[in-house]
Amino acid sequence: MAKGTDPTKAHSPAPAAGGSPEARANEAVRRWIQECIDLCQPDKVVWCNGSLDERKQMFEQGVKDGVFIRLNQEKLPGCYYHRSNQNDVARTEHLTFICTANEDAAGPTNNWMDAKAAYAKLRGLFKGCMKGRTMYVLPFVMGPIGSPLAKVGIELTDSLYVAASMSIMTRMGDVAWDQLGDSDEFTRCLHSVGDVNPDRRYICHFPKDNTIWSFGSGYGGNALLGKKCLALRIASYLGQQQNWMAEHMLLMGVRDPSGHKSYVAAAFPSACGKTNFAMLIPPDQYKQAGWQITTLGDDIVWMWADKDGRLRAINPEAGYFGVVPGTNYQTNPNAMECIKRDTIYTNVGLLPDGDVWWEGKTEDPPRECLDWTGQKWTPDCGRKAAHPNSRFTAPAVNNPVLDPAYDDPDGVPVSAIIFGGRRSRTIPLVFQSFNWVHGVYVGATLGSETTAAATGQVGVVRRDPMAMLPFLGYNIRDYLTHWFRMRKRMKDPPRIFHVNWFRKNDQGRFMWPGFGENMRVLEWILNRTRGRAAAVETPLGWMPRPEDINLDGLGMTASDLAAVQSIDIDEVKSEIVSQEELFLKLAGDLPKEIIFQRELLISRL
Ligand code: OXD
Ligand code: MN
Repeated sequence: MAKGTDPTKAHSPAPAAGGSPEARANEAVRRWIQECIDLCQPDKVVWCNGSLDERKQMFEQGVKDGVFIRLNQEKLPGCYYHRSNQNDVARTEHLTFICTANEDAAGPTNNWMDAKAAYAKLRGLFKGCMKGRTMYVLPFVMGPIGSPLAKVGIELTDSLYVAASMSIMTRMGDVAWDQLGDSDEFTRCLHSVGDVNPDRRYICHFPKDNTIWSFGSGYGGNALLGKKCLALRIASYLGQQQNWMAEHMLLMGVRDPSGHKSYVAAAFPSACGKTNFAMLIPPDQYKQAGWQITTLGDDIVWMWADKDGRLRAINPEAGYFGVVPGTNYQTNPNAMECIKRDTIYTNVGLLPDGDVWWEGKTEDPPRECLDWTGQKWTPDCGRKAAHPNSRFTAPAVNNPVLDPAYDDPDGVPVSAIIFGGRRSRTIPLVFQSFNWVHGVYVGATLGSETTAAATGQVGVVRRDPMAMLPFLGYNIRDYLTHWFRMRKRMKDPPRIFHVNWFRKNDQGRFMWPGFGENMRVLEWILNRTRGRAAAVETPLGWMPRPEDINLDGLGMTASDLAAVQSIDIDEVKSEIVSQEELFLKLAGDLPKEIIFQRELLISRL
């Protein structure tokens, strides 16, 4: 149970022990901020305290400045609308860099820039970039306050949208000064939207300096620096140095009818349904029997082995930055409840009465609205009202099924890790790896069809090891080795599974209903972790027999289930060949465990 603050209450700042935020910043913080002020030359500096009043004032100011539109406050209390620059709607992986002294530290899957050259280049861009603008000082903590893994960051930004979003997405404000004390161990996050020109857009990470410099984008993943930049790229590097893990995972609690509670972490690539799975509502018969799902997080998990050798996890974030299109009361009722109030909507459709709309919100589209670019939209106009990567930014405390341990500094013990991708073909609904080392191979070779969360072609299979490909702060060779090493710190490691909710038949129809029905797969997974479910050995791993998955009331037969679970050996051979794309990048650096697992898989076919 939570030892921290009551998660059902909105997060509020610590009492101001010692005056203004400015006075509470330690010497190292003040020195660094002054350097950034000298570089960026803002007209004004605003130190933020993270209070709800302050967030309200940011929205008021944003409405005046044209950054936000106030939405219909009767329908959507506390909600605001933001339209981004049209060239700035998704993460830009080709403009994201790991900046180190030598290229090997970044590895073959990252864009690398020499750290000195990167500082010089970006210094040129940041120089004077905040003239005529306000610099917001955002102190924040990633992780429950007091957790052994909680990390302090300070973001300096000239974007009010970023300031308001960070106040939702992180534990922002005076709590950070308390957590930091006299230490100089904080992530130095400098951000400017610049002139939002993709030719001058750089998202640069300096893991050795615990520093992030982001220029030229206001998009969440590029600009809310606590999220992908700190909590994944910088944190993955820190975790490798300090024996913990930062992963692109959701974290959920599952209570079974006997009252037994388990926690599950799951890594799916961007826009593959982590938020939906983390907020899953079990089918009626499961609810009636007493099953209950609760959310700890929907995007990022930090994990460490405790003194008893158990893997424990926290969610470092305090909000959800979720994909809007497709979200509705059928697909994710809990998300719909979350975004009813105190939410920022970015790049959705805007209705004449100040409500919002997006593709998939309702079956019948509205007669008209303004689309995400501000143009008049009608159902027959041939354009989308909402951008496919339009987003909601909502506080975690809005979630009706927020887990009571969400704010617990000690985190929760993890029983199962699930990897999953979006795969139309080849990959069955669910299988369990033979052991941790095999599970790491399954995660390392994870493939998924690309989505709108990043710029680039949509729908092509790309290898996305542990769903971390865009979020690694160091060499993938060392990252995979780190996963193998973590095994040695654990007495009873979580069991590792793979799922694919997206397999299609020859007619192009989904073979599994997904959403709440995924509970049936989760039940088998949890029973496996407790030695309570049968499985058969297959070339891919342990798989349920059709009778091991509860199909009651689903309208699927045992042979339908057998079809979604079927393994076609020729297709698996092609899959192994397509994994070479990743292995060749690693060339002579592939950890030996990966090579052995690959050989074992081939020998099982
Ligand atoms: C995200 C992403 O926004 O993965 O979470 O792109
Ligand atoms: Mn993500």
